[in-house]
Amino acid sequence: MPRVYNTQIDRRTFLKLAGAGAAAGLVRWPGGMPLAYAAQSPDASQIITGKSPEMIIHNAKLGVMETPLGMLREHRLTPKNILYNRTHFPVEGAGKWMATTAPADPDVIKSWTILVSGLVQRPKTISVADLMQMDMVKRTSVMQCAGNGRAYYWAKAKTPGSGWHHGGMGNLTWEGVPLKPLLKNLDLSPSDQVRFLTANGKDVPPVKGGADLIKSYHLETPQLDDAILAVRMNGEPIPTIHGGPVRLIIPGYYGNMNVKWVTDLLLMDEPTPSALMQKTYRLPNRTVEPGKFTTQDLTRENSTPTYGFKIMSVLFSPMMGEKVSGSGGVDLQGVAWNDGVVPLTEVRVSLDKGKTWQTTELDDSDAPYGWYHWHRNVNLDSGVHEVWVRAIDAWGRSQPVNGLTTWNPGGWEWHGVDRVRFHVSGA
Ligand SMILES: Nc1nc2c(c(=O)[nH]1)N[C@H]1C(S)=C(S)[C@@H](COP(=O)(O)O)O[C@H]1N2
Ligand SMILES: [Mo]
Repeated sequence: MPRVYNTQIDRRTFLKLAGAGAAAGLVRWPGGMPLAYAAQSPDASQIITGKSPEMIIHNAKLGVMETPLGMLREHRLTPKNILYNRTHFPVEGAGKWMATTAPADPDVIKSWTILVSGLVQRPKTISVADLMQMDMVKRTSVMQCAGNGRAYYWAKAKTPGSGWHHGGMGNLTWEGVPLKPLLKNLDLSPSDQVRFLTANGKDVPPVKGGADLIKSYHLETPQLDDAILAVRMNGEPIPTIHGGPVRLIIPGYYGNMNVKWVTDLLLMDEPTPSALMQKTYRLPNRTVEPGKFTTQDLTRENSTPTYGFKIMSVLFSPMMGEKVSGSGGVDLQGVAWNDGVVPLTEVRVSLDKGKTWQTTELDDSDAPYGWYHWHRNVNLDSGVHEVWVRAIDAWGRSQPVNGLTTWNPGGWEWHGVDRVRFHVSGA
């Protein structure tokens, strides 16, 4: 059942509210997401053809952009024109081919192949044309950058990387060929030493010797059993910017693990030495303090890559700074998700900054890896309110009440309790 949210407020109303809000004590949560943004130049549609000009740009050169929450919450499946984007290499010059939401040209699709090799006796090549003839499955799953929510960490200490709020994610349906049975059927005859799968895509660093985006996965990880070589997203051929014609989808895994434009799959005894696997996209294994531990201190031994999603929930309505009517109660609504290994069981809200919590109504998720929608109607007096949101899963995993306790030098895997302030009128 799709939820209907309040319409996003326009810029003029926002500016008025921001001014009035300051007087009413409607302060932003540190790093809090404003409701609307000033016009940007160039806008997102000029950087990636087919993107909404309303997207929030983090890096124009690389085409890194985030979805405003007011647009994200309008859809159960995130449409391609507003899906966040993260690419590591410039979308100008040599990278221009990526910069569109249109699918790849038919001749590109026809000639696209994936080399499957590594510690195997019989390396094989598979083509996208072959994949399209095979039995496909559907996976609804959240795509989320491991840096999503990084801006909230900055209340404690700045980190490198883009200042994502909650819009570095989307909920999508992918269709493709199940990966593990495919590898088995290829009859590669892998060595006994094989422990990892490694994936690489067509994009390459603009400078020789630059770090390529190559990712590795433990072959036994449960999510790999549900992984697919996807050729369709939301019922259409995958938009080029999002990895078309073929993308490795590992549901429940952070975005960087979902390699776009797949050209190579390797069965190996070790994960790739690539810096984007071994130096960045990693979290220290223990709590660290800003300044005392930096990204330079991360090693293979003292840190872990960003694999499966941490459990998380987000309030979609009301949004930070929004003005809502209190008559008939206020509908609190949002989404929650986890790594999909066990079901998410409950979402709780607190109206008194964590002293007491009450449960919400949880819809069935579309799939174990997709968004779970939740809602609860509460009576609130006129004035400024702050709501906290927290999800729990069948293993009892939950979110830290103070998200800053998981601060890490790369600003990864923010999953703190969401705290949203808004204004209720006419209760
Ligand atoms: N080949 C390739 N795959 C990639 C990337 C990339 O730069 N190159 N970026 C990764 C990162 S960090 C993220 S968060 C997701 C972003 O997916 P999207 O842009 O389709 O939303 O793609 C991942 N896959
Ligand atoms: Mo990412």
